[in-house]
Amino acid sequence: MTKKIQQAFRERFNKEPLIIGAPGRVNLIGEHTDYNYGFVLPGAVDKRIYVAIAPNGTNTVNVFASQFNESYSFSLDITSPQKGWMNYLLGVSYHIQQQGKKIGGVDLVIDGDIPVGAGMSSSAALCSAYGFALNELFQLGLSRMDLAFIGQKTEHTFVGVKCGIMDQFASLHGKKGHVMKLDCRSLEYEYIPFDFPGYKIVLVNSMVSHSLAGSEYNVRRQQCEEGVAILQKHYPDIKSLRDVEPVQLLQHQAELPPVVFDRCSFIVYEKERLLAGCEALKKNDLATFGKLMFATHEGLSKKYSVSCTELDFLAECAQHITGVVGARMMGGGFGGCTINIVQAEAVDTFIQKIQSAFNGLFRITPEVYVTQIEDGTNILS
Ligand code: GAF
Repeated sequence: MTKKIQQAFRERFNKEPLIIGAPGRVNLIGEHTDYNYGFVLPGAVDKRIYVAIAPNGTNTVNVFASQFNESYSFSLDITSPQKGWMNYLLGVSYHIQQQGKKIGGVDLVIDGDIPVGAGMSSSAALCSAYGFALNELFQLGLSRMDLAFIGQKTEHTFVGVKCGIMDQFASLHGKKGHVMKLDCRSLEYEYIPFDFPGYKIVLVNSMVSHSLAGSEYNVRRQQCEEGVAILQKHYPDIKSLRDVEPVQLLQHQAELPPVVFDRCSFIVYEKERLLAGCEALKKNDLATFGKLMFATHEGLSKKYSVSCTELDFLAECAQHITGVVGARMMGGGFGGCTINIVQAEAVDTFIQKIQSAFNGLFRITPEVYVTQIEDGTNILS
């Protein structure tokens, strides 16, 4: 891919680019916990957004997106959202400048192999790649965490998704062979080896394209905040659902609208699952980890209501296939992939069985990605 994008850039702009690759992510456990200031456990993957970039001495950004065969130009003076995926670039340019950093116009080719709408954070990867590239080209001195926040602000203000910090963090901080236990409040993080040669992380695409903008994602965040506001009357120290113990929630169940109670209870127990999951990983206990994943799916589906028929089918089906230790829907939901931990020798049969069962019911063959955990955003050439 590096050679391909380099060539495309040379042909289009007739000069040498800097090339940056930013990965998508998986999340092993800890879903919808980031904006509740809890913990997450993501890792960067071997699918990336690539940008080839060079300054052009103007105030204009000229973009060519190879995947969509689309080109577009915009001025760095634009301060509000425009249209489509261009908003990711507009938002990053805007928020970098808002921090008092001086950037100039650039020529840019974008390509990538992260499936769009599959819940692997292609949008966070795009923001990470572009922000990282500007930081390098104009020597802005921004840290990886600064860039993650710029990506998150872009989602909030230019795209309209009130997301947490997990995706941008993971794309920028990934480390080969490791997942990251991130405390989304203190921003402290710990790399935990994911070193199981006998197992693979396999993603199965429900082929339902998820879109967090305009979806129920922001509603979930509001419902969590509503729960916190009610509980704070009794426990003023509670700042977010991360601070709530199961017993506190149960004691005040009657005061919460039932749907708010369900949302809060998922988050409160998801924190417990994540902490137990990290301990299990450290003890190389994948069997326990897998059971926690199944429980997370159940909660996401029944209590948090972010699953869909196709994802429920995939998680349920995986549970009955030999060699699968854990499976669940991954990411924001409403479509996208399931994440499955599967014994290496059982992967081929797993793929064949799950594709055929899914096709039998939904008349479409789900794409499958056998992933590796890789390093985060970096200069490739
Ligand atoms: C999406 C969001 F962008 C993340 O911040 C996170 O909330 C995730 O859904 C759910 O865990 O990927």
